[in-house]
Amino acid sequence: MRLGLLLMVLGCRTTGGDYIGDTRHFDTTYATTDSDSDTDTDCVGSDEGPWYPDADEDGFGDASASSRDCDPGGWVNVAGDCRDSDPFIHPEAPDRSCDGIDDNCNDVIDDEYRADYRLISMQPSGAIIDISRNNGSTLAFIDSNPSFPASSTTLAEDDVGFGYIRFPTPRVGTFDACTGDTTTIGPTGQDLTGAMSFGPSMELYAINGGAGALVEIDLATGNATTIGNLGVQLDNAGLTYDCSTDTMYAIDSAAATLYTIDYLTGSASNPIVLGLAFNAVGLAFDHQSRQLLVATGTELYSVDPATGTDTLIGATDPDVNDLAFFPECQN
Ligand SMILES: [Ca+2]
Ligand SMILES: [Ca+2]
Ligand SMILES: [Ca+2]
Ligand SMILES: [Ca+2]
Repeated sequence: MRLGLLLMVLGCRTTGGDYIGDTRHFDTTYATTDSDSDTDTDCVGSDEGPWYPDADEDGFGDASASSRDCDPGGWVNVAGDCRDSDPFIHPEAPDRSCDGIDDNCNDVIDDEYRADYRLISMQPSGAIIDISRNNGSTLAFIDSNPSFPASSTTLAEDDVGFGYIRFPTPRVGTFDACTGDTTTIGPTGQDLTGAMSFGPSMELYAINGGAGALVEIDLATGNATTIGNLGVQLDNAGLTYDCSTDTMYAIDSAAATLYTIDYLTGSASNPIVLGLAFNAVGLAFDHQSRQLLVATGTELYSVDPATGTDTLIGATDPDVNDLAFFPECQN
């Protein structure tokens, strides 16, 4: 009883390890001297710490919590858990989902999402080119159907490429960026201006610059339905979507202006004038590097969507007026 009262007064535990730096020892489990001379005062053999709490029991401890010299039971000696309340978030978890969460605790959001995807562009000839994300150079050509010269392409979640072909009749189709195989879906019924992107739930969006409207394209028929007015002129535009932040972006190449697009209403907002000169425009969000990639026709840039600051990646050859991502081809 007297010992218990003493421990209550001192606020120490009768079981478990000692706090680092705490030279008092009330637990006979552990030695009271530093038997292996590593200065941590008390633990022996394999009990040597530091030890971290692992509340979600995923095997990784919370380094921001107080560590202990000795394992009080259930603690771990590997730190690095950036969310010790979620067992699916730790340094060895996959971060392949596009959810805006850093699942593998490396301070990069969704860094494994589409990490092995390649940047492509469809040429006026219908050919597909692979573009280096490092320097803008062309890595490979894939011949495609010359009657499928898409002015805008985008990728669905199931890795099917969609393209918009403006002439002679505005229409949409699908393509395989590895084989070049194409399939026509049908006419859009509207003269769109070549900007197209999927949104959060497999809705295919495009811009009708003449009407100043955002439209949705029916994946089965190709028919375009107006969602709403942009409120700005977007005659020659690029369109892309960042699923990690649920943000759609458009660039009006004529005014060199970046907009945020509300895909529910169509309205364009938050205009940021870019210091770029456009001959054409391609726009794609790179989820691996978390950069907004912008092609001006002759050059590839990354653009900070918060500030509009651009960084030249490199010259493109041939000219590029469309950007999209596609899975690596399996040979
Ligand atoms: Ca943990
Ligand atoms: Ca965790
Ligand atoms: Ca990550
Ligand atoms: Ca993630």
